[in-house]
Amino acid sequence: MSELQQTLVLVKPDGVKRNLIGEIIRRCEAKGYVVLDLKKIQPSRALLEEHYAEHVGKPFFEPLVEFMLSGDVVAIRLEGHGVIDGFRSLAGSTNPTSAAPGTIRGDLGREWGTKVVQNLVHGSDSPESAERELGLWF
Ligand code: DAT
Ligand code: MG
Repeated sequence: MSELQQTLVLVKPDGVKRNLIGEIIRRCEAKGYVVLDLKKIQPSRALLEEHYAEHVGKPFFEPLVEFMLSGDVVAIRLEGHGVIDGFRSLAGSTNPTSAAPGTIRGDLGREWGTKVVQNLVHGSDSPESAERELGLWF
């Protein structure tokens, strides 16, 4: 049995530019999860470097930060039993080319030939990450 949890969902700049905020929130709500809080912001480089600290030193780190700085981001505090794994499952795997149909990344995403994969959404990957990331963004 899964605990009542909260997770951080981000609609990344590609999702905002493609007017997919509503479609992404619709999928979360249709699943039964509850939007407890949300905001549209232009994150600072410092916030993004902290958020993606686990990826410092990887070849896609700088392109990732630049991509996340390229437009507004929508941050969502999402709640539900098992929502941390549940949202990751709704989002699909990291690469949108191979993400399963039925998932956000699989249905709505594709590769665009960029150095960093643009895949519409972020979701926290563990209870520890969720607590840390929600503290950074809210
Ligand atoms: P996820 O967002 O599925 O948790 P991640 O945390 O490993 O994936 O990576 C963060 C983001 O960085 C990911 O959403 C897309 C990009 N990315 C990850 N691995 C990559 C790679 N090998 N090449 C290009 N971009 C990558
Ligand atoms: Mg991740």
